[in-house]
Amino acid sequence: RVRIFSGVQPTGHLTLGNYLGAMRRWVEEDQHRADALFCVVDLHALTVEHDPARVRRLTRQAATLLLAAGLDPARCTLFVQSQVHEHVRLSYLMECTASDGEMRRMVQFKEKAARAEARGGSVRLSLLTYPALMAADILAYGTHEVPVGADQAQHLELTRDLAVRFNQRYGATFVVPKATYPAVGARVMDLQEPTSKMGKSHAATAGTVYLLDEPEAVRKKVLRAVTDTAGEVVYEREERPGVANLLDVLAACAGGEPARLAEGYTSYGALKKDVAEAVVEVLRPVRKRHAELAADPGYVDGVLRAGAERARGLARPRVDAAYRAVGLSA
Ligand code: AQP
Repeated sequence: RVRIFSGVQPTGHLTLGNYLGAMRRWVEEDQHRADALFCVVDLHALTVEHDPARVRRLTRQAATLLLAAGLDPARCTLFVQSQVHEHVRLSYLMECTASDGEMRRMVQFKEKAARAEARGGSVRLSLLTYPALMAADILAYGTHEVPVGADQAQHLELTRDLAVRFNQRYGATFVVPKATYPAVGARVMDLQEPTSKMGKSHAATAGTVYLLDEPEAVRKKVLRAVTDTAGEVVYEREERPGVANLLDVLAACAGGEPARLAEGYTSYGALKKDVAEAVVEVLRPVRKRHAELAADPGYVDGVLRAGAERARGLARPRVDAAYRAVGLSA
């Protein structure tokens, strides 16, 4: 059976980008067609400055939101990364497989390191080695497919390289996984800064739609989205990133094809209104279900406990085999 693995970091409140780029497919497709594992990757959240209580809270919130979005524990495995020690065990072997240079080439490292330095902070070593842990997350499970947003393409390529290199050096141990991307919504951009991706850990929040935003907040953010001065609704990603982003979001939320949708509008105002309503409708059931689940923490705990137990059982034999392959005893 096809094995799928993917995750979200509890570095902030989950966004419309996380939903359209990743979560929605996990819910609507992946959990139905494969043996799918989904993980709140809390260890990754420690690669940047973090507040312990906030990480704890966001980890639970992310798990609750994944269930609210429709992950069904009877169909898939949902767990928290730090509860399965195999990830860290294997991450070390990945660090011993990767080179310093290939880690430093990662765009996410460069961007986040620059952000940390701009804030006057230092860059954590774990931010550099992040892709080794991510490769371990994926490879520990014999994963075939990794459904992610387009921003993860470079990390996925590195994961593949590490799997191939490890297998060549030490014998066939890992499945070489491939990334899958959604047809629309693979790269949702910030509404205020449409040349940057919408991200949950950005300090400025006016351009980010959070899954738990009230409908009024969603409308306000969409109606204030940056467009341009041309005034014409056409789909041109390079020339008009703001308008193109709105059309992408509309297509992802309400269906249709962005360039064709553009033909139906003569003003930015009308487009924004439709985008706002489409987003509000997509988020409505998620918010409602989140409120119900948040009132039942015992249920979420139980799901995560069972998920971690299953994940451990799946990861252990492959990680043990990798340890033996490199000359360690396991
Ligand atoms: N803007 C996006 N458009 C499409 N997909 C996206 N994803 C994230 N942002 C977008 C996808 O969501 C999944 C979880 O990713 P993550 O937790 O690593 O994403 P993040 O929100 O980008 O978290 P960061 O890195 O903590 O935030 P930033 O980048 O703001 O610093 C992934 O499949 C991802 O592709």
